Amino acid sequence: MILYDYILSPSCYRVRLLAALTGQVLTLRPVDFHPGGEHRGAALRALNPAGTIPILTDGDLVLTESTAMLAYVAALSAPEWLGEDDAPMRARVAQWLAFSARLTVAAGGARAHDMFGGPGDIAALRRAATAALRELEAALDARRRRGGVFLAGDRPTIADIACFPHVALAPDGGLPLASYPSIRLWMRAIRALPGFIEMPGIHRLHELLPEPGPQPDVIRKEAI
Ligand SMILES: N[C@@H](CCC(=O)N[C@@H](CS)C(=O)NCC(=O)O)C(=O)O
Repeated sequence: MILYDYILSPSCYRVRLLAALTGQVLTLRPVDFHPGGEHRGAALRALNPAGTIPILTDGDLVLTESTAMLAYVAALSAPEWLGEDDAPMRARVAQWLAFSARLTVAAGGARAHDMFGGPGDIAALRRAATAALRELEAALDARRRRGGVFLAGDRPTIADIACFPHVALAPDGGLPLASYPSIRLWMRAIRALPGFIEMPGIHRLHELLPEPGPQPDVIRKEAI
């Protein structure tokens, strides 16, 4: 299984992270995304006419959407990450995978603007990203009140992995996370998963702010 990869890409990191968490071996094929723009060249356009990375190939299979890659890696190596226990859980996974596409456009767009001179109206991108972060904070806060940490159920799924990178890297796009305590606890829980790997900007001990608090009783009992 070959991942056309760029070390600073949150979408590529989604796939690397799930593979590491599930024990799936990937062959990484580095792409000169910046400054080379290799993803827009003829060779990679032949694989992905949209001119984006990541691209995942496995034999004849070519995938060009990172959420589909998450589903594929999970199906092969750890199906419990698909979150298919029951209809509501499946639906929540689908819901958050769709939400992750909004994060890619808004938070990812703001970061690409600030880091690589990417296109778009930075104020509009930050507004859209802030709306998405508030939505995520409210949903995670509601789950915490019921004693949960993850998006779709009582364990992490591909939905968490799809959303995590763009949220964790939001500060690179001028979107600080200090005022989102439930998001910060959720990120902590993901970073504590066995097999977690880092990317530049996302580290095990990246969050140096104090623990968000005070917590409801149900949360204080959890070992976060
Ligand atoms: N739908 C794609 C989007 C991935 C995406 O936005 N990739 C960025 C890099 S993180 C990209 O290739 N952008 C093209 C460009 O900026 O030229 C996915 O999730 O796989």
